Amino acid sequence: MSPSSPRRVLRRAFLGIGSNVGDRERMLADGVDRLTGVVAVSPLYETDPLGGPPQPQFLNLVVELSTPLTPRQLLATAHRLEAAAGRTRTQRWGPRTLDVDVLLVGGLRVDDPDLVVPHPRMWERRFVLAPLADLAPELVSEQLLDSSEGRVSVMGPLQRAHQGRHSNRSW
Ligand code: GSY
Repeated sequence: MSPSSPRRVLRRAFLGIGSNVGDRERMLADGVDRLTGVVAVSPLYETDPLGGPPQPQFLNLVVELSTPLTPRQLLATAHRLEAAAGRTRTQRWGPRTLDVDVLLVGGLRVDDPDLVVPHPRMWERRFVLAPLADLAPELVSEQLLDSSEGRVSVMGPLQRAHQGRHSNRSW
């Protein structure tokens, strides 16, 4: 690095990804493969939908990144992945081909109308906490996991074209 170039700060970030429309695993795999800086991918979970109208079961996972991107840049990335999966926002909290939530970005905090980090509902959602605990058990106590909402069942590793490091701790 030249003396004048700024130092690139890499942060440990976590994204929560879900799908409950179409070929759900393919949607997740394509989304993960489009990300850069992937350090680890949690196992895949089948999860009961939380909130919204009656809708099909989700597949959910959490991805850990090492990234220079800011929370807002990660939000833009999330929207790009959702658009690439053909997501249309017809119904709030309705079924979706791909949903990407920015959960944590290092120790950064954001409190804007369109972006709150850490994600404001992550600590009560078992579909987030179970896969997050697989990747970062120090962030999720057993008590928090037990008191979180929604049924989840672990399905095993996500099948991807480009395999990264997987964590296999199951809940
Ligand atoms: O914010 C994520 C979208 N979402 C999900 C989800 O991904 N999984 C489950 N199980 N329920 C959900 N409700 C919403 S909204």
